[in-house]
Amino acid sequence: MFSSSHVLKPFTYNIKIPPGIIDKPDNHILRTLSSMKGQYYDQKIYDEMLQKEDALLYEVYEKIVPEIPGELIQGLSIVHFGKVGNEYFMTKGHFHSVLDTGEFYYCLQGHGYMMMETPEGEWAAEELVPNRAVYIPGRWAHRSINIGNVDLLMLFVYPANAGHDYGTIERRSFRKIVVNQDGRAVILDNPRWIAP
Ligand code: S6P
Ligand code: ZN
Repeated sequence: MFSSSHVLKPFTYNIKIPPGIIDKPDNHILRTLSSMKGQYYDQKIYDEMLQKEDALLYEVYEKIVPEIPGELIQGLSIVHFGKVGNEYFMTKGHFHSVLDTGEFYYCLQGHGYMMMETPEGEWAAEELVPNRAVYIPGRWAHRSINIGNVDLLMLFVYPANAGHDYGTIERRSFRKIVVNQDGRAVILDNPRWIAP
């Protein structure tokens, strides 16, 4: 679509809330329960839910730019609300393929956590509330988790050459999970985590 000699023109776009959509997205990604195999700790409930319905968990609208150093991909992520058993809806999560590329998120609506983890297994969780920005430094895998009862809407911006490594998280998962206990979101050790 773009060559490295392509000169991009400046552009603007509007975000509509509700429902959480950007003007003229170049890409609309929809991820359902079936793409989260092995990620929810209660595999039995996951399988039972999936048999009934391949529910939509989250969506991403992207503005595409050339995937070259210096450009920035941006868009809107929407994590719907709900739970698999008592574990909240969340994104797959990933490292960037170019590991030392960071990412900026800005929460527009909802309540959640950004769960993060380094290749060495250090972890961090930052709470997401409207008008709060989160910076994810290079090397930190990231997963958005919706702990509220409305859609979690966030803007994101990251280097266009970053790429996505999903395989590492698919194999080892995240060290911590967020579950509902007595009406509260609590962070627990993930029994499915495989230490690096
Ligand atoms: C991309 C950025 C987001 C995620 C989105 C969905 O680097 O972090 O656009 O792609 O939140 O998550 P995931 O883990 O399925 O890509
Ligand atoms: Zn990312």
